[in-house]
Amino acid sequence: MYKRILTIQDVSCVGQCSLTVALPILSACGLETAVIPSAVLSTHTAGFSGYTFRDLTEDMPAILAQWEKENLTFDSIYTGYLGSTEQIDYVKAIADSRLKQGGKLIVDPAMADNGKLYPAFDQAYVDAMKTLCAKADVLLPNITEACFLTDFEYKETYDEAYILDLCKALFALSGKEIVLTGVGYEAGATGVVTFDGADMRYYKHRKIANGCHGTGDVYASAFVGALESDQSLYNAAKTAADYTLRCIEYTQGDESHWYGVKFEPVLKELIEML
Ligand code: PXL
Repeated sequence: MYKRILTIQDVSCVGQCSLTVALPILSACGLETAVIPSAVLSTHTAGFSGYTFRDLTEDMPAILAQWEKENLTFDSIYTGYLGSTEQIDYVKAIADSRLKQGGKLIVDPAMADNGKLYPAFDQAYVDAMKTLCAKADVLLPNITEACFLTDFEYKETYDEAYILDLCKALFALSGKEIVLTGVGYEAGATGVVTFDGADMRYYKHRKIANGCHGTGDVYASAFVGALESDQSLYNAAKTAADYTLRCIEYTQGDESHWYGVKFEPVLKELIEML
């Protein structure tokens, strides 16, 4: 089946994140990809300074109105970094109106990492993001985002009981499927956890580097590509982890490439995994 996916996230003109990652990865996975840019920034905000930021919130209701007239709908909708707190209500309206019956709303609440919110966001944004996550069919947070969404205490080290409690709290918010990223119980290892309300499964893999920029978006895009290629929740979470690891391996050792991962030369390996 030829699917049309909508992804809503920012254009960071330079920096290998958000739409400049999602579009090529989803296309490589064989999916028609429509976009709504949530904002346009000259670079991403993690490590660059003095970036421009144009919020595109105001365009959203008019985009929705035209799509309703043209009867354009989507097999799935995948949201990432959004442009404002107010925008979240428009994103929910777009999902309500334009998602085909049986289609999935996949929410990456891209707003925080390493225990901290990204510079653009505050508690009001977190509270609004909770309401979008409540509508998600698949929720894809890292541990920091999971803690902000559930009011859990953020911990650098934890055990399986803490992760299970966190998954249950995320499930209470969304009531659907959870993929929790960046879960490592021991030094040198990290992995992803999937939870469907009953079973918690863990895919552990090697940890190569501490906090590479852009890996969250590479992971989420590859996950959506694999899920929409009819892989199970766990298999899609595993495929995306294997691919992200290959991207980090390929980038390693190039100090000048600190701002993102070189995901393009290994795209053919992702295609082979599907
Ligand atoms: O990768 C997440 C992300 C997306 N978009 C922008 C960002 C970040 C992370 O910092 O700054 C603009």
